[in-house]
Amino acid sequence: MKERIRSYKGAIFDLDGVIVDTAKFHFLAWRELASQLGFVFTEEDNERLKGVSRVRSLEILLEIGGLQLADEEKIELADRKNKNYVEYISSIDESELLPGAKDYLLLLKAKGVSIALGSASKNADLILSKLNIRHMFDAIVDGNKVSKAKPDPEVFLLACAELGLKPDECVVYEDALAGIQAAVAAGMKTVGIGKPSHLPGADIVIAGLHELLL
Ligand code: B16
Ligand code: MG
Repeated sequence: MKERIRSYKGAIFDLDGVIVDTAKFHFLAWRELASQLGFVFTEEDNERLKGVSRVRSLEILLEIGGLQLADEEKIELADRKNKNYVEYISSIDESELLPGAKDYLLLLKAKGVSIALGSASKNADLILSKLNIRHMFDAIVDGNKVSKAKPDPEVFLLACAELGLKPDECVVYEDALAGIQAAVAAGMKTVGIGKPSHLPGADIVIAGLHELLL
């Protein structure tokens, strides 16, 4: 099974939770915003924001705080959180890569597999540059390029098209259920990263990319 997974012509990677754990920096920035707004935001709350767009994340946060705000205020708060978050990720480096991520990308490259990113983040380019792996991607499709959030298949279909491949030639690596659903809707093979009970519908579920090195 693992050998077959590594032999697909295209590999499309989600970013947060697959290549790097940016969720912890999102958490710090959202928690600070919640504190400024006068309520507590917990790590458990943060789980609900994984794989979710920035705007939708803010809406969930405001729901948790029991706040209803006008659209202009929401834009200001999302910007404020993002500036803080960007400050956190500006100081990351290769040491933040999740176990096996770089070696797995290198293994696929050596096999001639085309590699794409399919992430909801609008900061994906900056993060890939900081991790020193940007050059390994043949296509980068992020939150700046798509209008529909996962579970809509748009992000993965675009990534596949940018690689010049067909959906059934691609495998998606994803840690969020909505992302697995998006990949299934796109007609692609799926590798779930995390716990099998959290990722029904994935073709296989592994704890991390390091498991595919063997
Ligand atoms: P940004 P992924 C997602 O990344 C994160 O999991 C999610 O928590 C975040 O809200 C979203 O990116 C948008 O990020 O604020 O940087 O645009 O898992 O799709 O790689
Ligand atoms: Mg993710």
